[in-house]
Amino acid sequence: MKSTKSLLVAAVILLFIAPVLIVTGCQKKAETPTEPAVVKEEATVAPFALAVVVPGVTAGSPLYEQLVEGAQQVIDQYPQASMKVVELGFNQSEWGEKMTSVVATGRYDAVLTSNPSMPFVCMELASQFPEQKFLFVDGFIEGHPQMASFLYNQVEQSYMLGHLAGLISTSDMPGANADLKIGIIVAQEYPALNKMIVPGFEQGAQAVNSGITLDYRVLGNWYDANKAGELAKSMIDAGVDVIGVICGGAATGVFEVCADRNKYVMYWDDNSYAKAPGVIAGCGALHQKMLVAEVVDDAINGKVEYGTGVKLNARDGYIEFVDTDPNYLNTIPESIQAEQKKVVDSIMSGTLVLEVPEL
Ligand code: RBF
Repeated sequence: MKSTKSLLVAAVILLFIAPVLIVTGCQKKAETPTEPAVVKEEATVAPFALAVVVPGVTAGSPLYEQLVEGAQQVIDQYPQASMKVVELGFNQSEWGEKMTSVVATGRYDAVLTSNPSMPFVCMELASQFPEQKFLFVDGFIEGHPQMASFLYNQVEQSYMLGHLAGLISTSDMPGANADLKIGIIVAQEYPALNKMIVPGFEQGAQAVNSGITLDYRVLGNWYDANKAGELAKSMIDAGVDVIGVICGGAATGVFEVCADRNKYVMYWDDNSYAKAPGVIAGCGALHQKMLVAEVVDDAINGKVEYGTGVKLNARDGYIEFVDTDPNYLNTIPESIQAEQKKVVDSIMSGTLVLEVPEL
């Protein structure tokens, strides 16, 4: 008798109420009803509106491209879900204000964004809008009831890239010189960079040869390819033969200079060998698209545990050294591939443990 009634209620909701909710695009969450059978059915059709906030510009920054793609992939699977992408641009002093105007609309069930500074950009805003939920990938915050965060172990990712840089720099590959110098061009400084990325890169290289030194340059923005190219030239003049790039779209300037001067680039965040074949010699990918898809799916289904900060390691499948791409296989001699694989495997298997420091 009870199940017949539940079925009837469910049928009524599916036939009449659900289409109305979808058509009106109502974005407020369903209120807790008194009838248990109704709770279940309403939860499965609750509308869900997501704001995907890109702190910068999407094009040219793989983590941001993956952020948008991963979210869109899941939103497309749920007819009652929608998303809006908001780019905050390169002027970081405007980010807080622009973020406020997104949240103040009251339209979004969750705001999803990506980079280590964003939990702090949103902190004050969260107390002004206590109903607003925030999802951070590539960032870390723990214990805030409106926030959930997911941080990659970038010591592992950077160690893998540093190790390959060390192998190339000490090799007789074309363009490699006898100086024990590698370099990195970073757009700006931030704790994840200073505590995970740069030390991981340096340690990976020094595991090959403890005499290797790192030429470290700060560009000052995430877009100036000409200036990044100028920095690359001066590093190469000083004896650097492999350059890591953490400078978003500005990295194209480094690719061009390294192509002209027969030097090599180490690339973070995704498989980008095709952007400069033979020049980009190593890519350490973060599977941000996969992570974002999982997080958005959980958010739609009410499964996100707010208040938690999750740290993701290579063993969890979110970090990969891309060694199957034909451009990698064609650029790197087999003996170096084999040396590199040993280190990558030891990280993937957990034999070599590289901890995430306190940020
Ligand atoms: N990475 C990019 O690729 N493009 C960007 O525009 C960009 N902007 C950032 C702004 C800030 C304030 C911070 C802290 C990081 C930014 N990142 C950007 C870096 C990104 O979060 C990540 O650390 C690197 O891409 C290396 O994985």
